[in-house]
Amino acid sequence: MAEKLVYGHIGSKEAMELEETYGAHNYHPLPVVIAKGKGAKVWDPEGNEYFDFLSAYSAVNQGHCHPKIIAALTEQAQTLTLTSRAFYNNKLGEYEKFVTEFFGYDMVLPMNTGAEAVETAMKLSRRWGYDVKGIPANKAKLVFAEGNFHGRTISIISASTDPDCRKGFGPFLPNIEKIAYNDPQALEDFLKENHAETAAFIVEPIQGEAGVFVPDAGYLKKCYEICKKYNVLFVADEVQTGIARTGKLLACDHEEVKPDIVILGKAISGGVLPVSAVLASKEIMLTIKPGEHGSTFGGFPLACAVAKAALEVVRDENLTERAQRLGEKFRAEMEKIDSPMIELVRGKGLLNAVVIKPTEGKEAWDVCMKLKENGLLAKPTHQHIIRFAPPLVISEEELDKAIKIIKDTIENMV
Ligand code: IF1
Repeated sequence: MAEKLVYGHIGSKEAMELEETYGAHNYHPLPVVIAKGKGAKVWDPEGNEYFDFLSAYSAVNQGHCHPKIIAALTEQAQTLTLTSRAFYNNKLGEYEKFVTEFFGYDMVLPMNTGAEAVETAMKLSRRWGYDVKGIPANKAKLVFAEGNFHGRTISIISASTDPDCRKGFGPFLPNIEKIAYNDPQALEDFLKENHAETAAFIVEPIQGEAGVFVPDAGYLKKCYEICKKYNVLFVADEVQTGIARTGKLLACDHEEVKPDIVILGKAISGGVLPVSAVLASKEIMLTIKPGEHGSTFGGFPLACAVAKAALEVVRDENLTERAQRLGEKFRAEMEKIDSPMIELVRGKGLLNAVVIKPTEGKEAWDVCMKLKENGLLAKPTHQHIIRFAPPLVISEEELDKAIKIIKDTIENMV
């Protein structure tokens, strides 16, 4: 491992100490410091090179510092960054037309973080429930899947079943219901009893944080049809699974399901700045009236320029097809790894995970530490699951090298 400083003016050791001293301890990062990123690779301050197999939790699908996106950022940043929505500007309408046509919806409500977009979808669903479906005032229910991850706000963790997301943050929002994931009958049973007051079912097409939990084929379609049967909105949280990550533009496309509301974030901006969006029909979107929702930076000119460029990269570089093809190759190669530590390989497109069986005192964290030494960055989720999600721009040659690193590392762990 190189020691001389190559990127920036702070070395790895000092960078970690500074975070430890001055930053909240709300994360437990792998002990590696990233100073530079380009495409599928990142480098630490000492110039050591790594394959990035987390992609900032699928926010950097287009690769680090994609030149087209950075060019759009720098040009707009020197022209106009923020106007607020008190006035019109010359970038928002053009972006709104582009993004609604890109995903096939009538309208978009632009926000910043994924959690804000989820909150927006929750408010929009309730408002539709009251104004269109006719649910009695303040009675609307929202139903979520157990094992979900939709963000960190109080409303959203009210829907969580993960103690680490909830403990010490109560009390929680009422009328937030939870049913088993990957079980259409659970949705049917809940709505049979509660449909009159239920506004929406909000679900991840694949549960990312839960360890890339891919539901059975047909699950989304069945749930969509059950929602239609009971006049309940089907809302897809595609913050992590969207933007070509799973081998389709949206993960719901695998089942030809068109959600009533789609929630996007992360890679909609290529990981350059926080951009999120809620897409819906006119009927749903226009239930929110002027002055009833928004945010200072939501849809600001800089975000519009960046997000439009980021989505053009997805289209022009065929990232959806790449994710599908390279993902199939990746899973096939993971299946060949000869090690008692490999319990299960699962995923779709380039959103994959390997479930690690602790062996001879070694577990997923130890595998990730060894992968780091061997030039590849990944991090465990829920202790025994390693998520592997490289930028979709990774070349086939780079993928082959990365697969070899993973294979050699795991086969030599025990
Ligand atoms: C953390 C997890 C991933 C998301 C889905 C909404 C959001 C997220 C499906 C909120 C955000 C991030 C948050 C980040 C780590 C990461 C994560 F491990 F937390 F669960 F990706 F799986 N819907 N996921 O995955 O978007 O407000 O963050 O922009 O909080 O640790 P955000």
